[in-house]
Amino acid sequence: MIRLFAVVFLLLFLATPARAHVVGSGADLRVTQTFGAGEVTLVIAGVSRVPAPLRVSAQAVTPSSLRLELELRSLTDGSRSTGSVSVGQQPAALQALQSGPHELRVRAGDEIAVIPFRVLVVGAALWEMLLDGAFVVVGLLLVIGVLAGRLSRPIVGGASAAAAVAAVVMLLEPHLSAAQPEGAAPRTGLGRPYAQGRFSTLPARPAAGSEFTLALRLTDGSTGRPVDDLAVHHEASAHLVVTSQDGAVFRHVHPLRTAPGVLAVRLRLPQPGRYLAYAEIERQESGGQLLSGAFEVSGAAQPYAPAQEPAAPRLTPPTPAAASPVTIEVSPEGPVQPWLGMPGHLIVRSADGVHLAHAHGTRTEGSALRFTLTLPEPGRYLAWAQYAAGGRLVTRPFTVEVAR
Ligand SMILES: [Cu+2]
Repeated sequence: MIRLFAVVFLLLFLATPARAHVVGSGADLRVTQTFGAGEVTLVIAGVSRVPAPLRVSAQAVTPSSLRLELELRSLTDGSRSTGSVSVGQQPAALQALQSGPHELRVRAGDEIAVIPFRVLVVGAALWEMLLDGAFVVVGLLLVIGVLAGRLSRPIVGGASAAAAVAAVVMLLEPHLSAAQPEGAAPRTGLGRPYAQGRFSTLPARPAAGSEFTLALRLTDGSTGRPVDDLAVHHEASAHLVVTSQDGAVFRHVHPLRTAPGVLAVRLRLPQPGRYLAYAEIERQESGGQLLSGAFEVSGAAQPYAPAQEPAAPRLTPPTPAAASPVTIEVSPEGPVQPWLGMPGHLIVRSADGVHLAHAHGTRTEGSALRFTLTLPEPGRYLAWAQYAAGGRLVTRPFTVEVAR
């Protein structure tokens, strides 16, 4: 038995994998982008090997005829592949020739988003191959035994030894690490500094009712260099909430990465005055971060229909207290579809704009959406529940009074 352990450990630590086979087909990457013409979730299907076709499809909550021109570029060797895709139609088949860093350029009309991502090819760890091998040996020896009409001692011994190897590997499995995928970014394990964010508009003073660009420039809090390592979280590399100071106007959008460290989105806001912007981002190997800023819209108010009818939420307790959890239930008028990977979203802003919270909902048995959150200070909060239902994105505003 001791000799067997020695053999297993030698195999585990000394031998190198002879073949890199596949233990999964890789995970899809879902990135939501808000173009002027509408919001689209790009789904980049995982590949299990390279070269291979890289399928990219486009999905949207609301019906859309948006057509996207795609260009895939490997940052390793510069190889390119192009295609196009329409929302809800057949995926485009681009060619992934390499693992490692890539950029997907997505053009909709005159807007271009450049999505950085990595093609990962997952090889098997040595111990996984050892486990597979041991099972194959057990199976083969048993088949040979059955065919030979009897189980001779060498066959039983060999099968037992292979079974023992499999058992040992399975026992050790929780302590063994999976193989590092080919093409993965090196990890430092150190985390990264906060990004500094600066909001700006183009033109500098947008007019109510006219389209303008809201940009967010991200720089590394340590080096001052552009931050270009945003992790996709909740199906977007940044979640941007824009509200008028009075809360009457609300937007939740997913800006395009137009250049390293630059996120931009086109907006058209109906009412002049001061607007507050909040961006949720997450750098790779780091935690989430909320960046905020403000800008002014000039001109005369445009007629507009407030997005949706207000919600009549059910609060538990009915009068929430500061710094203690409150459960909020909102009842959609029909079945909800996932949006950004969740059945529902709740965004809550303090009346003064100092505090912003974003909670995700779960579905209750009575098909309501339930959110749990804790608001830090007493006072009035503006809330917007969001979900996708019946082929549209529904936003339902309401207010929450928090007692002392
Ligand atoms: Cu979002």
